[in-house]
Amino acid sequence: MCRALNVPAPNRRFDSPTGARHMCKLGRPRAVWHLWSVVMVAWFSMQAWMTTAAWADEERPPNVIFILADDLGYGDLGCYGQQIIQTPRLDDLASQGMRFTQFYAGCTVCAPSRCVLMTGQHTGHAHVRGNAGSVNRVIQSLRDEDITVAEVLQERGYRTGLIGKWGLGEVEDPGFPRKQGFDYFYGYLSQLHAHNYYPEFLYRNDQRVPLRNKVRRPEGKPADFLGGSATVRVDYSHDLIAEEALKFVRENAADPFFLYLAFTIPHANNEATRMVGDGAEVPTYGMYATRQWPNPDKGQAAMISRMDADVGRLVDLLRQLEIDDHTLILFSSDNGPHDEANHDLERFNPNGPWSGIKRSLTEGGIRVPMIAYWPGKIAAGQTSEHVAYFADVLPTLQQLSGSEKEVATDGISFLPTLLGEGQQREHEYLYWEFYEQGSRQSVRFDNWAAIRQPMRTGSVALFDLSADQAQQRDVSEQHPEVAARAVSYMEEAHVPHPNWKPRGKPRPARK
Ligand SMILES: [Ca+2]
Ligand SMILES: [Ca+2]
Repeated sequence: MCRALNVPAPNRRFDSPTGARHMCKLGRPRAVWHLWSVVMVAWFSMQAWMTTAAWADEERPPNVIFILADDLGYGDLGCYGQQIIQTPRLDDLASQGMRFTQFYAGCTVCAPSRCVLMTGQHTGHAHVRGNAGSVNRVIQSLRDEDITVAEVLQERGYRTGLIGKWGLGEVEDPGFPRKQGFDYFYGYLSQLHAHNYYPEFLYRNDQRVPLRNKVRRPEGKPADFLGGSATVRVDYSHDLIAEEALKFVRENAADPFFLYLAFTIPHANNEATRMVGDGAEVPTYGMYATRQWPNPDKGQAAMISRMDADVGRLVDLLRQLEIDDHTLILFSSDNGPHDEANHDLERFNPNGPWSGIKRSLTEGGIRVPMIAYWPGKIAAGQTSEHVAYFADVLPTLQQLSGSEKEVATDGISFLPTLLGEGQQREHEYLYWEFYEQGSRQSVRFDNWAAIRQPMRTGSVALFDLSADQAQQRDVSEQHPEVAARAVSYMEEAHVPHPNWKPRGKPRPARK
């Protein structure tokens, strides 16, 4: 009996305090107990065998870690041309894996971009199409019927964890992570709460875990306002999130697992920017401490390098556990760089060669880094010009997992590009819409980018990205047929949603 139990490694889900090892220690059990033991041992053996058989050898799907930075620009990493901020570990991942040069976020601000990432539907179809703020919070929640990538992988037998910032539904909402396919959650539910790197609590599943920080609210805000600037700073949320990620990987190393690691770095604490003039919150300035820069500049750079080091720790752990060759890591950002910490954009050039930042639909607002790393599967040192975006992540991971679930998606799997196997399908066009600042919508196809503002009623500006990276020259008059094609794509992609209407005063996006 004991030998039989030792053959297959028992799965975590079938571990039990009444398991085999205890039974082997029984001296002269009574007959009934003995019979019970035989039955139980047989049951555990069968379950363990079935589990092992289900994930036999090469059929066991690989682990996935999707690391999402918050407001990290295309040009913020060394491997994408950053000259000042040091990101050696991410640069290593890129050089040992694949770096995409034409990869786009789901939108130009947090919540809609993350909704696209989770559901595989672009913003013309998605349920969450903007940051709702605190006034009408529920429209920023996913619905039960929205199928998330976590649900797809959970159904396939993955252990699923979300660690970091969510923003698509709070405890009582249908979008709460544990109702959307995540077995485990640790971090921030509210995006406003996530502004503050020294909050008074974080969530573990549906429970608030108190922290040792004390937070001062902005003037005039109600007692339940979740943002602010800490006056006592002990627990730095990013460090807690990074530790939780390591713990999740250690605890689930034997399972197929999906970890969505949504760092808040390098987002600004907008309330701290307004209250104390510095929204780049970080415990130490590290290698930038002696630079002759204002503190927000040191903080902005130090945040990014701190995150880089934590990505490195995660990779080191995978290697130590010897699961690195069975784990796909994807690293990206949810939108272009912000200008909200009082730091100097000119110093860092965070959007690289592109124009625009967060809230723009020019390239700088939506084109983001994407690094894919999987030793032995993704050949080292590759640069891919495949045009892809967040809507493609769900179908990619679904294909990787072997799931055959039917999911309505606007995405196309980029697994063939990652593995260098099979035929890579291409998008006819990519689509975005954005409701703030009077609204705008955009499409990317071939080498063209077109932007219409306000959405639906404005005139279209057309840019040739092959000749004009910075999108300074509107060539819609020279290419009316191309501009008309852009409009037809916008009309096709946009399906009106009762929750989302243009708001704010029209204004040009930042260059
Ligand atoms: Ca963001
Ligand atoms: Ca769902």
